[in-house]
Amino acid sequence: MTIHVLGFPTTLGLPRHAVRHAPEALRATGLLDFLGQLDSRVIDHGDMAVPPGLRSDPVPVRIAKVVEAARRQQQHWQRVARPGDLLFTIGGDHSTSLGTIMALAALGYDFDVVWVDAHGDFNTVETSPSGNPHGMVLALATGLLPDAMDGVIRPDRLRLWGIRDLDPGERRLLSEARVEVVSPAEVRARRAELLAGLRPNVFVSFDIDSVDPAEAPGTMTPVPGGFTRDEAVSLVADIVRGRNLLALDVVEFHPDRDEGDATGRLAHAVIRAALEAWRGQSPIRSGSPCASRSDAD
Ligand code: B3U
Ligand code: MN
Ligand code: MN
Repeated sequence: MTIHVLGFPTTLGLPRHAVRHAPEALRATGLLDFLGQLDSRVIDHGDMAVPPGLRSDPVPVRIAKVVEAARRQQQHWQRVARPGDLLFTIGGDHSTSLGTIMALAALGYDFDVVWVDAHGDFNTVETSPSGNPHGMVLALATGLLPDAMDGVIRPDRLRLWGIRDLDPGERRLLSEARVEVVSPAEVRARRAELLAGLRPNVFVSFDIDSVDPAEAPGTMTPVPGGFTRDEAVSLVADIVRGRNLLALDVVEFHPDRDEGDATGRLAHAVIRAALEAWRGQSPIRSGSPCASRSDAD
């Protein structure tokens, strides 16, 4: 079993220049050293070249550029991935995850997408208040923007957890498509039931803004009322444990807004929790120092 690591420093979904440095900043938290301690082969594919997002482009052009970059990401994964491999992508804004969904669909998997996020990312051109494609990713993936691309996944495969900021039209579209949309309070109350409802194959797309800005200030669009750091870490471990983690994306990290390296360390802890659960190890206790594989054995 191989872990493939790819940086995808896209700002095509939301033009914020600092986010181009997010993969580099997260790598600097010692990610690859940690991955090297897991009992798996690690292949680092470096960062994919993605053009910068331009707010001056008309919205349809911005969307077309997102889809084009996602197709290149898809093709990359189709070239390198073998059954049982884990695709780990460091974003970038959340348009990073469009290419991951396209790749897993093209590879023939039937899988749930657990979209851990403050936002629904289910806007169309008509419902989007901003025109930013990072808020349209799941509408694109399910075929609601047919001029841009065909749908690649059914809405009943989507699990939106941590959601607390929806636009009115987006809320209507989500309810029409009967997508599972769950707030942090509901995740706390119904956690076991929600976990039991997941399919065996999962893609975890972790948007940093799912965590409360008090603990994760380094993100693009902070929304109060999110998960605590410890909740996020243990939730991701519980999602992965006993399931087949096909892919993990960590997105919307804004290194220049971080306070100290709180958000970078949080992202690192979430990634560790996911990968240790994937390897069948007990999840790390949050805040504990970097225990190596041999320490855990
Ligand atoms: N729903 C708003 C804001 C937003 C979506 N995703 C993020 N922010 N990170 C929009 O612009 O679509
Ligand atoms: Mn998002
Ligand atoms: Mn978000």
